[in-house]
Amino acid sequence: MAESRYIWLDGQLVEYEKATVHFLNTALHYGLGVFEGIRCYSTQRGPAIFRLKEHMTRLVNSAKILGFRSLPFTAEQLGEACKEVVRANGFQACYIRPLVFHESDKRDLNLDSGIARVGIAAWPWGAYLGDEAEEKGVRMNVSSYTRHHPNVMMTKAKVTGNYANSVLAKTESVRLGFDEAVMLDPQGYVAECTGENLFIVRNGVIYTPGTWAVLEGITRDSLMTLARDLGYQVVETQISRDHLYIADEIFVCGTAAEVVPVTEIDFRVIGDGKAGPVTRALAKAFRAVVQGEHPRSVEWLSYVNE
Ligand code: PPE
Repeated sequence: MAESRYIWLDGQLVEYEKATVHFLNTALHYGLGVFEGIRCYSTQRGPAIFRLKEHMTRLVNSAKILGFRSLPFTAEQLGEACKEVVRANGFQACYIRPLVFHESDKRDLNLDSGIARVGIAAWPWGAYLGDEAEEKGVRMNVSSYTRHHPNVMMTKAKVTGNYANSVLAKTESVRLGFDEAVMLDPQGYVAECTGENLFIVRNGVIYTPGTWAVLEGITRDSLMTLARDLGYQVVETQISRDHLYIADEIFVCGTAAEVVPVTEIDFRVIGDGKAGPVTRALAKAFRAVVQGEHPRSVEWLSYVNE
C-alpha cells in the first residue's frame, strides 16, 4: 500500500508507484547511498520541519565522506525539495527520508565510475520504539555485535551500508526479547544504539559518549542544548558497560525515536525502573520545541507553508 502520493526523484515529483530503480543499481548491491531521517511536526502555523538546515548539511557531508565529488543539488535546493514533498502529499506530520544514491553501469567498486542520484520520500511514522516507549521506557541488551571502528566504516556519515551493522544488532536484540540494543565501540566503551544516541544521568549530571565513533545526532545536539538551557551540566566522556548498570537514568534519542527512557539493560533495572526526572524534563522541552511552543522553536523549525 502506498505510504504517500509522491516521491521527489532527481528534481521532480513522481507518483509513488513510479519511483523505482533498476535491479543492477550499485547502491543496492554495495550499500552506496547516504541518507537522512527528518521529522515534520504539526504546529499551529502548519507543518514544520525540525532542524532542516542541519539535516541537509549532514546529508551533504555524508556524501562528501563517502567520496562523492559533486552532487546534482545544493543543500538549499534539497531543503526546499523536502518542503515540497510534505506539501505535495498534504501531510501535517510525517517522517522525511532523503537518499543520495550511486548509479553506474560499471561494477568496478569505484565511486567515480558512477553518478549521484537523489530521492526524497515522506510517510506518516508513529513511535519508533513502540507506542508505550516514551511513557513506560524500553528494555535493552548490550549487543554481541561491536559498533563500527571509525576507520572501517565512516561513523559520522549516514551511509546505507553502515546499517547492516545496526540490523545485525537490532534483529538479535528483538529475537532475544528486548526492544533495542546498546552497541559498544571497538575499545569496549558505549557507542550508541542501532538508531539512537544514548545518555546517562548520574548524581544530576548528564553524560554521553563523544562523537569520535558515533553519528553526530541532531536530536543529541538539541537535547544537549536544551539540557544546558535548563541548567544541567552535560559531559561528553567515555562510558563503560557497568556505568550503564549503575546510572540513575538512561535515555536514548533520535529523529525517529525522539526521547525514550531506558528502564532495563541486560536484566538490570535502571534507577527505579521508571522514566526519571531529567529524562522527563528533556522530553517535555523537546515536545514543546517541535510543537512550536518553545523559545528554541524559532531557530529550529522550518515552516513548510511559509
Ligand atoms: N545513531 C544512529 C546509528 C542513528 O541511525 C540515528 C538516527 C541516530 C544516532 C540519531 O541521530 P539523529 O536522528 O540525527 O538524532 N536514526 C535514524 C534512522 C532510523 C531508521 O530506522 O531508519 C532516524 O532516527 O531517523
